Amino acid sequence: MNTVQELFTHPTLAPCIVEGSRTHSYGDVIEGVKRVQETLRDKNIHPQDIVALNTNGEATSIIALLALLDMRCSVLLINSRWPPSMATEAVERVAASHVVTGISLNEIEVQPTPNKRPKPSWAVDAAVIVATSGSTGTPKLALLSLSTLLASAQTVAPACALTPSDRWLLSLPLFHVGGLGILFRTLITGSCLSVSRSDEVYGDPATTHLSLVPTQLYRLLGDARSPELLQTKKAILLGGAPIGARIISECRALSIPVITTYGLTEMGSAVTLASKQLLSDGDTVSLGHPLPGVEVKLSPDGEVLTRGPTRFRGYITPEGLSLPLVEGDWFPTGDIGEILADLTLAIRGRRDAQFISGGENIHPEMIENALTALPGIMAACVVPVPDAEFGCRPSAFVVSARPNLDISEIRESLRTLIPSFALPIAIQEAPIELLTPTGKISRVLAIRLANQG
Ligand code: 4YB
Repeated sequence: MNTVQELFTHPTLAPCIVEGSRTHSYGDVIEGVKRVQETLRDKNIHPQDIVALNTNGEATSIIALLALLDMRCSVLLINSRWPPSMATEAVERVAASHVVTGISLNEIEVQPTPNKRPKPSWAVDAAVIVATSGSTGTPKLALLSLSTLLASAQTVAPACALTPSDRWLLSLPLFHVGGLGILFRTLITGSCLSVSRSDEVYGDPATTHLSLVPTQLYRLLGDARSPELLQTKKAILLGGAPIGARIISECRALSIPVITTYGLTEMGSAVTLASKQLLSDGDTVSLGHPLPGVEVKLSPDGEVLTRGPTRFRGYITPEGLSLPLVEGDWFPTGDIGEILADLTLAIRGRRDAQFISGGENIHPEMIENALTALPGIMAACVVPVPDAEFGCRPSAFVVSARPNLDISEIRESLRTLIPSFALPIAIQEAPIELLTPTGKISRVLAIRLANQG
């Protein structure tokens, strides 16, 4: 399956997108795509153009995305949380000719950009451009062809037992691979996407599938009504950030059907899946086996390398595609992994996160794992701050599940879990600006903030 048209072979009356009280059938979506395409053509958008799309995750932006992909355009997904200067920079970097914004169902606004550069040679096929936060803070723009995203959806959907009668909540943003994965998995199977914003929909009995990052799951488990509602789901994909053993044991005890996953933008979302909680041996959470056709291996120093049909084409720069990968190349993920006894993958942390303090090698993830193992802490990020005596010392930001977190109590508990040289000199609650749209604490922003004061 390579084209949008092939996605529209499902029964036209079957529900395709549910948005609040409105249901758009596959037939409605096909009609919507046609209408939007008329506007796109009227506004001088041609096949294979590069177009930026403001994606709010509502039915209208999904229809606009499908309309553009059906015209074989390359679509830059603009993160709704970017400041205008960042969006403008990304639009310039990809040499987009227009910016499209969904106004209401089937109604879009199209603005030409001042771009004068000739069309870059990479813009030949239906593709999506997804921003991924690099270690530098400036997002990298990864080019993923539609056929790659469909290949990914085709491997993940059966692993999640997705059938036409199922409904997957768009619980991650559409401008993130996790959200795109949800969209294409529902479209290829003829199942239904729920795009309602309200938190109520997590518990909607009609919703059979969810994709969650650990912070979202912690929040839902903290909500007294949620555990029972989560038990009735067919599958809850959990990934995108380190997963603590505690949350897995809690889900097991409550019979919540969690499927842990390791994935990344550059591989069109999931790389490995643990379809059953294979093991949660001590503090190690298994992320399962690679998806069919996807390969994973570790470099001699432990970095996760991966390749397969779901791999991206490269990062877009004003000069063209950087890191143009040829078939068969391994992609170095920057993650440090471990192959467990049952040959499944576990992730130990990011290669670029480690630093040295007083001659000791600090692995922030070791401290972060200790913090998230404590009750009440949903997420943690440990970063280096300069120190006259030690060169650097660890400083921690945490996301707490309850008000009035007792920092001195946390510090005391931490003493029993990690070596003294790794004890953070400061532990503070992460301000909301540090959280990425998927609920991770941004290491880049945390480093910036910790070093300001
Ligand atoms: C991890 C990690 C893990 C990623 N442990 N670090 O459909 C899905 O695949 C899905 C379902 C639920 C939640 C998220 C997803 C995703 O797509 C996640 C994809 C993602 O996070 N991409 S990313 O480019 O934003 O970040 C990738 C990085 O995130 C990796 O390189 C890792 O560092 C980290 N990560 N899964 C520990 N299970």
